Amino acid sequence: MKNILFTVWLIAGAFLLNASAQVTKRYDLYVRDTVLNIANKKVKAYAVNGQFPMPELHFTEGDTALIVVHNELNTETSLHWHGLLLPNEQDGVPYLTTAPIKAKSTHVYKFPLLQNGTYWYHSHTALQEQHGMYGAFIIHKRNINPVKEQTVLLSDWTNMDAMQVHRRLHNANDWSAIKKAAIQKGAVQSYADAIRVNKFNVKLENEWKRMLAMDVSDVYYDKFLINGLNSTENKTIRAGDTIRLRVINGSASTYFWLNTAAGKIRVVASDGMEVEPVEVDRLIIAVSETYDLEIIVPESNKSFEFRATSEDRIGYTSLWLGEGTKIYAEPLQALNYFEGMKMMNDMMLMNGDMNDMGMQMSLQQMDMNMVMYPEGASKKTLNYAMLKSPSKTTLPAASTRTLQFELTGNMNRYVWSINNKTVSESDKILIKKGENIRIIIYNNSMMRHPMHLHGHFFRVINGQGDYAPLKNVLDIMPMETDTIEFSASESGDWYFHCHILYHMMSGMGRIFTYENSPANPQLPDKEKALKQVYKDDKENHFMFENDFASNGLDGEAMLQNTRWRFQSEWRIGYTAKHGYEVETHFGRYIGRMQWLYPYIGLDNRSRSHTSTESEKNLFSLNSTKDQRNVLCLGLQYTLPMLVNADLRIDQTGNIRLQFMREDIPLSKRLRLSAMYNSDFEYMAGLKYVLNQSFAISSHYDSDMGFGIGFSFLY
Ligand SMILES: [Cu+2]
Repeated sequence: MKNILFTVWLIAGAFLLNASAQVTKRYDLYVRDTVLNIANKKVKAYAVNGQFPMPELHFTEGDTALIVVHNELNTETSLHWHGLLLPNEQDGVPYLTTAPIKAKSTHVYKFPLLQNGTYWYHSHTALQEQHGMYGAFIIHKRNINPVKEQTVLLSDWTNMDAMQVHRRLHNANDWSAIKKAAIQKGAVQSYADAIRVNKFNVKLENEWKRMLAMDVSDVYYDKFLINGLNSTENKTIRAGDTIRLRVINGSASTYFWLNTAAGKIRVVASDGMEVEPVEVDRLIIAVSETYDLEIIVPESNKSFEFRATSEDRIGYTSLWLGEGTKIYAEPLQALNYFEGMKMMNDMMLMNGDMNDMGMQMSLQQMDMNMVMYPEGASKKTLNYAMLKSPSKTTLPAASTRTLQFELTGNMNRYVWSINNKTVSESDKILIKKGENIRIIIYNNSMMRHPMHLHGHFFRVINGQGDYAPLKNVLDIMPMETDTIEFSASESGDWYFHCHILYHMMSGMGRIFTYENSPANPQLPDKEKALKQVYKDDKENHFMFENDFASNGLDGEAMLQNTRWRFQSEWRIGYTAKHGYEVETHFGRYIGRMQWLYPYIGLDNRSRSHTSTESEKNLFSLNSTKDQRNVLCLGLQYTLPMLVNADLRIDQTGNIRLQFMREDIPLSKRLRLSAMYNSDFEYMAGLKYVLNQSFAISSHYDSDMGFGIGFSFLY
């Protein structure tokens, strides 16, 4: 009898325990427009439940997440659960896996939580992430971890509208570098900067190899934030306490260096997955990665800084641990840009490929940027080879399909691709459930890329054998080759892309699609939906510039996308003598480096001829430089020193060869342009940049004479 009662009690107990374990936890998220003043300017942003960044969501492993999103915006939105293993239609990539959340509508996400760790969530719609749509997503272990915890959500903040940031990146606008130069001398890497540090030859070779100023990040940010603040604190920490920092890099495009005044940093998890603890002095966290770090606070009555410094070292954000006298973390000094430029020169071949110098570089073990660090290499820095899983991660025995991805890009036109194709230019990659996928990635571009895989963890092949770490983001530095592999265990479509927001939106990604996947109820017309996904990197970018000068109007307008460019330039005088000329080109960029641009064009001009003799051009043909309305076929090619050579023939058989170089950075704000052609026309101009829209300008033109004025740039 006693035994039976005990059994009943045991069963009842197990039932209760089980019931308490199967919790559905609900969050309601209200997405609204807001205006935030983060860096001395009111900027349009997003708030969720009135909060910036979005609320921290906490769950326990085994729970079911029920998240109801109320979109109160006038535009559509989406939420993606970064790093989570979930059913395909819950992944939150609008039009690819999940229905977009239309304006003024509600969307329900529901999925079981099969894992624990530090994750995050963000909008996957357009550029919304840059303006506040990101938040922490923490899944606790069922058995509570006894150490204190603190979420550290890092982000970058710009006062500029993200659409403008993106547009300007595509127009090789260097205002961002000028802004940085206000903080760090040499950020523009002008000829004057080069001469000052005795690196004129380095700058010359850099332009000879057709590179623009080198930079480790594209965008100027006004502030860097932890949990939405430039500086924040946790006063609950006492001497001897271990605190676990759940660090999430929710930036749109900033990598951060992490270091602390409290001493060593114990790395205990990456991208939500535990690793064998490893102690380092510092580490870099790539865009969209997460790291769990343990720090022991050494003394009482002191407050120790945990600092996250942007990779370009323009700014930082701090978390203060403990209460009392402030103990600062070691600051990271300004980069030696010209050392970096010299390194890039050595790496870059004349054809635009990266020279691997006979070395196989991988896993962040050799930091190519080291040459730029004034502090040198004395610190023990984390790299991927140090990460080891505490348990075996070997894939189930299955056939392996190997893919080769070369990360490619054109810095000048801001085109980012894989194997020289953007997402919209390539087919989905068909994979079979049950097979193993191995990807060998080579970064043949000048920037590092944090490549993120949705809905799966991959093993990073890093010399740890069966204990290779599991991650969902792989940072890959220029010239590195890394190998990752994963078991194809899901169904549906999954995105693999660079997590730098502006690289992703320019096309750096691929879509994996499982063979024989069941229909996705959220996307009844998948073909039509896919066109929406492809729209992102097919966008046209507009540019306009006009010089309002004493001798006339001189300007250019341009509409361009990944491969095509429509451009028109004009010179309009105020008198009949000066007349006008308008040249229009429409063509397509060819090749990975996009140095070649064949075009069809129009040339319309009229100005009164001053001489009675008919003039000849360089080819002894009659010069029609003052009167012509012609259709032409031409070829532009970017020569060393970034000189644009333009050879064309018009319908009358007249040939013109022209050389032009624009935007030579003489000093931080002074730019030189020059042009010469076979009609003996020439031009030289100087521009002094005042701000992102205006410059003082002056030029001498063989037809229009001397002029001075101001120029407007959009
Ligand atoms: Cu990238």
